[in-house]
Amino acid sequence: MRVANFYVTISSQCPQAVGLALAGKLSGENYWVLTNFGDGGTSEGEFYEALNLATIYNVNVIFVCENNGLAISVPSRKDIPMKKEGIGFQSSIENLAKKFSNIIDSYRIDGTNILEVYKTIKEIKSKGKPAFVEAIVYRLTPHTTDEDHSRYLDIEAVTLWNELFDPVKKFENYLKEINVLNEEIIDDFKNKINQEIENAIEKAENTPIPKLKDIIANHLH
Ligand SMILES: Cc1ncc(C[n+]2csc(CCOP(=O)(O)OP(=O)(O)O)c2C)c(N)n1
Ligand SMILES: [Mg+2]
Repeated sequence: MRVANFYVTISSQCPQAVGLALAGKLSGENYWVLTNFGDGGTSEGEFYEALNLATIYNVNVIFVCENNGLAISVPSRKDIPMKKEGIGFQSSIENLAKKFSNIIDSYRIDGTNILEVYKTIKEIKSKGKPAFVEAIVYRLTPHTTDEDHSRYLDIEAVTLWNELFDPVKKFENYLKEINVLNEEIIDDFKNKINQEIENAIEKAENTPIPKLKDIIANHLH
């Protein structure tokens, strides 16, 4: 697996994902490219351009929209309990999969169910055509760490979402139910991961600060 850069300019990665997939097609490698963004990203021009190009070139690209019903404080779903009415709405069509299904194969799935996500991606790959996936999720935290979402969102709902719709917790519970995981194995994992993080921090702290000319020289390569 190769992971590309993360961008703050929302959806600007979408045309690039199509470009990468086209490169894979032309080189004969035919790898799959998956790009993800929020519901807010589907209002951006670059997202539309990417859908258009992906289907014209028919390349191996999957657009995954994590639809948590909010672009910061602007809702895209009617099930999001907003404090104030009339704050606006992101789209005239709430069902995004339906909205884009005339352009591209589109799926609306439960994004909090890891197995459903896995099966959907597998199905798309087996069809060999570009696709759009609307994964319905819930925003478990504010948009950013310095934002106070209690100004516009019913905070009781956020507490409930965290209890019911955290995909990691849901998957952990499922794995416990089918006896794949237990507390002992989980503690063991956590200890190993913590140790790995501690080692990485120690290594970083003991690494000498590079000279300015080395930083610039390496950046150019
Ligand atoms: C091209 C561009 N336009 C506007 C913004 C400002 N902006 C930052 S986040 C955001 C909303 C993104 O929506 P979503 O990913 O659904 O956000 P979340 O679910 O985290 O609230 C906007 C409009 C931006 N980063 N890039
Ligand atoms: Mg969102």
